[in-house]
Amino acid sequence: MMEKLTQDPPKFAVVGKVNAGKSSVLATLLEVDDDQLLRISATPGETTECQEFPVSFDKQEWIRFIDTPGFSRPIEAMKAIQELAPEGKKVELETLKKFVVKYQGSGEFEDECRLLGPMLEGSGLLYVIDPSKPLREAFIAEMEILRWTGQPRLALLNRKGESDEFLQDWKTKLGSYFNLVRTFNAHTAKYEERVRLIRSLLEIDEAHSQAIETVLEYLELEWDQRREESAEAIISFLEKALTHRATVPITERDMSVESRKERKLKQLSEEYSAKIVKMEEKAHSKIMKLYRHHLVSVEQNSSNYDSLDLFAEETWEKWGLNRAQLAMAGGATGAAGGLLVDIGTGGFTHGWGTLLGAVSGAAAAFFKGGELPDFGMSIGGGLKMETGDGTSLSVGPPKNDNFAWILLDSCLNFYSQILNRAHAKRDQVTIQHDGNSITRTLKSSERKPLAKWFDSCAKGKPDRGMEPEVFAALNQIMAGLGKEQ
Ligand SMILES: Nc1nc2c(ncn2[C@@H]2O[C@H](COP(=O)(O)OP(=O)(O)OP(=O)(O)O)[C@@H](O)[C@H]2O)c(=O)[nH]1
Ligand SMILES: [Mg+2]
Repeated sequence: MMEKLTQDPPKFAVVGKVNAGKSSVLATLLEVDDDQLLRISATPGETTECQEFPVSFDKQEWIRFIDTPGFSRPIEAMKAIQELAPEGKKVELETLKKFVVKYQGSGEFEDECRLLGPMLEGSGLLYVIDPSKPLREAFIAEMEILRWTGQPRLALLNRKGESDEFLQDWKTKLGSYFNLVRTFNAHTAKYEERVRLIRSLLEIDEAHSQAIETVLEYLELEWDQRREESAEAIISFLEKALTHRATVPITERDMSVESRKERKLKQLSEEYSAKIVKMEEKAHSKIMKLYRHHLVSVEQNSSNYDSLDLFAEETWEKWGLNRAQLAMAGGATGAAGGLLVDIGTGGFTHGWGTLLGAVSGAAAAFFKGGELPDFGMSIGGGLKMETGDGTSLSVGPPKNDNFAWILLDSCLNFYSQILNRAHAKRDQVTIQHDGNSITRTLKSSERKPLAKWFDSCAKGKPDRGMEPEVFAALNQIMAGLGKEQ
């Protein structure tokens, strides 16, 4: 619990021309990806009222941001304000108040009256501009009006276009109207850029340093906590997935009819993969929730589960570790990529040989396309001659040391894409593996504890004692993914 605020929380209005990206800047800064809460649109004039966003931690408000409608007629408004200044005197806050009183509700300068409201009550301001646009007279009028407020003010360059042509013009001009000029790209800003923006408020508003510094402390605490919870979700997924086996009872009839055998095995393999997919989706949902993303979809069925196609040979070659890395990570690396198929104990002895033949067929159908990896199969359960009806068929994790690394790769890739997604983006997306293997870029010291633990999972006995070490390693890897390159 941080110390209580000894003053009112500081307020900052986000202002600028219509469509400059004001709402987008706030959406990314405050992690709001919901159009119901904060509307973003290509149609200019989307925000028509001021909207307040209190930032609270531990049930206390520390700072407040205000989204405002954009300037729509700045040149005319500037002239109307100047006309209200006392003879021979400069425009000051009082003049702006007169302007608002005069035009409020008149139908004229509605946007300007509304956007000036917060500043008349003492809020600081963040002026959002798109420096890929030429600096026109209308912008000078906006800057002039904002300077007249006399409030702490920061100019934010939110580059929407590609052009650098006008950047220098903007920088020079902004320098004379604002206390500070900073870059903040609403569509690409990540955590560190968001923190930098909040920290720069300290420079324009020293009077509120306690509140701003407290927000920075909370942000960091929260950021670490989210990563730790994500690491836990990933570890728990890996443990379940690496030890999972799907089992179905089989009857004597299943065993004796070839087509039934095949069907049974195919069904079982599909159940197995669907379950792994579900487990991974659960981990992904948790991560999305922690990072406040709602537009990213995670609901998929295993047939269109593109982000981790365990049954495509390509997956085994491009993700996870390569053969040399696997060999170094320890563990006897085989080429096997198939599911481990076991035949449980049964009350009959005949037919299991032909069943193995059927297994190959079904597995072949599973490894769609390309050549079949050389998959290993083992018969578990001892095929003991037992009586009773305890005959079952089960499939378990692929007998390949790379399996764990592929699952980890998939989680880390997802995690890194979530970290990199700005909340101002409003497109609905399904995150897919972007093809970059993260596990292959890890240092061998980072891989070591994971490899050991994976090994224990593969043996069906996850080593609980190793969990703190595994957690620390993963947490560190994940922290690296969030850093700016
Ligand atoms: N490429 C890109 N587009 C952006 C960026 N920021 C905003 N936009 C787009 O610009 C348009 C306007 O964004 P808004 O955030 O609604 O702008 P605004 O200033 O709040 O607009 P009004 O409320 O209408 O005054 C939307 O289509 C955004 O997606 C950016 O950093 N990059
Ligand atoms: Mg807006």
